[in-house]
Amino acid sequence: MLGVHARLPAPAARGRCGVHKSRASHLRTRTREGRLTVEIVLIAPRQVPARELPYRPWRRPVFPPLALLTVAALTPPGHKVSLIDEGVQGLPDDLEADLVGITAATTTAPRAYEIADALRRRGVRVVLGGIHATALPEEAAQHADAVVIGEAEGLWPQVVADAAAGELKKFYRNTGLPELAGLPAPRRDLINAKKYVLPNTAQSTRGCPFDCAYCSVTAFFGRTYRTRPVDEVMDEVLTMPPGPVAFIDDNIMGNPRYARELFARLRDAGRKWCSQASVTMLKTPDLIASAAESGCVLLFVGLETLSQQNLDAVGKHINTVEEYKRLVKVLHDHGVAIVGSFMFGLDDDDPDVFDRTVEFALDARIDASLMSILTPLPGTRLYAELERQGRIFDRDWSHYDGAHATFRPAKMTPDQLVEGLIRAVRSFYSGWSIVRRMFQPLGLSLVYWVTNLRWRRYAISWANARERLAVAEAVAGGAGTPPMST
Ligand code: B12
Ligand code: SF4
Repeated sequence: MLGVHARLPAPAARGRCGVHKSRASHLRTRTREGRLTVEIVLIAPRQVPARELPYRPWRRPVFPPLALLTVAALTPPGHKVSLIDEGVQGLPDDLEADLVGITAATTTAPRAYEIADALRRRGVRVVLGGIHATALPEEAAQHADAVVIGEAEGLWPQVVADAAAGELKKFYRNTGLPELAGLPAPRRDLINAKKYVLPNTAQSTRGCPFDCAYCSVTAFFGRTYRTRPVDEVMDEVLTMPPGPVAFIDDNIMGNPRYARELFARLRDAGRKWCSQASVTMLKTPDLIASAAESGCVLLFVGLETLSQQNLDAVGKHINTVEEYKRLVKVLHDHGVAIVGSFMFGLDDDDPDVFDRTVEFALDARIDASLMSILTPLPGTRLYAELERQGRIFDRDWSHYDGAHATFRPAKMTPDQLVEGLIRAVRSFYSGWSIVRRMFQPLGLSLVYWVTNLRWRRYAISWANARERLAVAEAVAGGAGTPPMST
């Protein structure tokens, strides 16, 4: 697919500020009440390597961009808002807007900047927000007219008002953490639900009470855990179209009392749901039972590594490796599938870590797995530490996708890390592995087979494509790592 540079009309040869003013006054119109109406387009950029790789298990992305549906909902009435998710549609050549808001995680930041630069050359004002812009606001500011640092609640209406008045400030920063009561419902009407595997997404909590060194969540939200009023969450759930609900919380059981209340209400709603939770749930078995009774069919759990030394080094003290198998069993006994996430490249990982981890995951009968390479995300303690040690060698943010080695691991080469990941993914999703893992209470369930067969297709094509890309990057010298040996 062509980049936005090529597809958007040629940049205007006028000074930027002048262009902003003339364009804004051209497009803004007055409502009958005399307010200025701003035409806003919100953009979720695609992940750059996804241009080349069949990264997704399904043709459709799994989730819609809830961040932008939320920003759209926060837009004061009277303005026109539309949304473009590059994961499902291309950017129009002649995108017209008074104000464009772009979200970016670290791995999508380069694409966000590419789009922002092209639009700004045409005189469109661009606001960048999200986790990466919050971690590196000065970097984002080089590509934007304004940067929203932190959550949009309490800031976005001001951004829109300033844009309408032609007085955008460079930075908008939330001084505290916004109250989660009374949030408007995300603007789900702006997306075509059919384009997503799980269009019904919601958040019941924000943040995480823990503080793992590699994680952006605490860096972004602080070490806080906020809950939304259960009534409001349920209002949202009950108005969603039929189908399962994905709570994209970081830890849906982070506050057991709140979780109990939420699960009791979900039970009455009769919806199937999935979410993320931590190993600490083992301490509250009644909560696991109540989650299952309320419709929970799948939980994503950060198991991360089988080395307690690694866990200690990254401050993930909540995980005890010895409990992993028991956790899988308890979840299975309650009919809940587990997606275990593992990271490779921690300091105690040697070249055998890949085979050991896959063997463990097969033995424990984990239903599905997300395996990735440890990534020093900017703003995290891990980034600061590896930077201090001079071990980060790749700062192309598009490589910060968990599939690239961006730093020198302690006990293997970056090359071995990428190779090992590809091998581990292939091995976990091999036909033999799927059959071996099915000997457990959920082995004949729809969730098990749909997850595995779909994910297998994704994983194998991902692994093949990732391998090709690694070779291409090595030839071009782009990734900074030597060629793969396979
Ligand atoms: C759901 C989710 C996903 C979904 C993506 C869904 C989607 N289409 O957006 C899936 C499963 C696909 C996914 C994949 C990955 N994810 Co993810 N994911 C999350 C999760 C759990 C929730 C994000 C979310 O939607 N929150 C709800 C919205 C409402 O909150 P929000 O995004 O923070 O948005 C608010 C503000 O940031 C701000 N804002 C955001 N954008 C904008 C834009 C504008 C213009 C404005 C004004 C404001 C604004 O306003 C919003 C409302 O307050 C977060 C964890 C987290 N708590 O953020 C991780 C997280 C974003 N993911 C992360 C990672 C690392 C990944 C992967 C690389 C994992 C992997 N190894 O493959 C991939 C990369 C995918 C990609 N292309 O970006 C990291 C990102 C860190 C970073 N620095 O980039 C996070 C923070 C998790 C972590 N533990 O560190 N992820
Ligand atoms: S438990 Fe999960 S969400 Fe919480 S800080 Fe650790 S990695 Fe991040």
